[in-house]
Amino acid sequence: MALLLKPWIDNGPAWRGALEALRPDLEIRDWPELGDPADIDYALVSRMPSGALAKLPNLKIIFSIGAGVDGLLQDPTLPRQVPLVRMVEPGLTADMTAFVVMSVLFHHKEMLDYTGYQRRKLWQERGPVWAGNRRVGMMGLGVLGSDALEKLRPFGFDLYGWSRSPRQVEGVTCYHGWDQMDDFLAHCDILVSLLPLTPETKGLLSRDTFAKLPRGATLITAGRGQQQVEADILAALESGQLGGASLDVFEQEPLPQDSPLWTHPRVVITPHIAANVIVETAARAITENIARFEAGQALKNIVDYDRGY
Ligand code: NDP
Ligand code: OXD
Repeated sequence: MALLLKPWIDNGPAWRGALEALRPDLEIRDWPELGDPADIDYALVSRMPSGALAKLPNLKIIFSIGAGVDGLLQDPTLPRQVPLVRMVEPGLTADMTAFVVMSVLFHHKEMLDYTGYQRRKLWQERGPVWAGNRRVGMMGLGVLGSDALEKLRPFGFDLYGWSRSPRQVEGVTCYHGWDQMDDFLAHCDILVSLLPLTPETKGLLSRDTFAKLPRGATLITAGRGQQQVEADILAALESGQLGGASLDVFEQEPLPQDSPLWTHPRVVITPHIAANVIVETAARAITENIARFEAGQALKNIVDYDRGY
């Protein structure tokens, strides 16, 4: 039994160690040294060269090394008869929640202003804002969005959420679908985007969307960069329609050196690190799913190829 490994970052040995500790019978083959393609049962991969997975005749499951599968889905030859499992694992979820909670608190406590004051050696207080008067909206109520909302709840924020289909999240006023998007946006002093990239969500964070937010709202993006129109973010910041932004994902990554976002005083930039897969916990999730498959049980976290996430 062999698993083809192609990690996102240079941590192949860590993956190998974690997987072998849990499943010593699983032979790990490192991309591109895969040996006989017919040996490969499972693939644990980030984006692959187009056609590579289609050449594995006995492939049983494709495990995405990321939560987002947009990169893998770009391959027109992806063998869609093979189940694609996206990354859902507690280490990644906790890491994203830490990023979202940190970013929401940063903007809630007006730290963009205070760091600006510090640079000017200005001892200046801003008035208090009670969390109960701060409306935080989450685009995407999936694994990551709903966990982040759960952890934001104890701070007392007024919480809103938006998804494709109806969802219920405790303590959160939930909206769904395009018909309810404007109502949702009208309630977001801080808007967090944790949507998957699909044809529907591409370019969604644009001028028209920002215009529906309360004036001076904050934007936090950690889904995918192709969901945002950076020229529109800059224009909205200039006009004051957006008051600030924390951006972890970008239309082009790495963010080009000449992007005005780098030096904009109302923007916090991180290099697509909002959440990282934690190899130890992820290896457990993957081997548990393999065990389910071997026992003839349904796999967890299968991507719906038609929906695109
Ligand atoms: P899930 O699939 O669990 O959740 C996706 C959510 O988005 C669901 O609530 C879904 O609605 C909603 N959604 C999808 N399409 C639409 C739409 N057209 N309109 C409204 N809502 C929509 O994904 P995760 O929470 O696990 O991950 C979300 C994304 O986060 C990933 O796809 C990835 O791109 C990104 N990510 C970024 C990282 C980073 O470091 N920056 C790290 C990890 C993930 P419904 O509930 O109705 O299905
Ligand atoms: C992911 C990511 O999708 O890190 O997991 O962006």
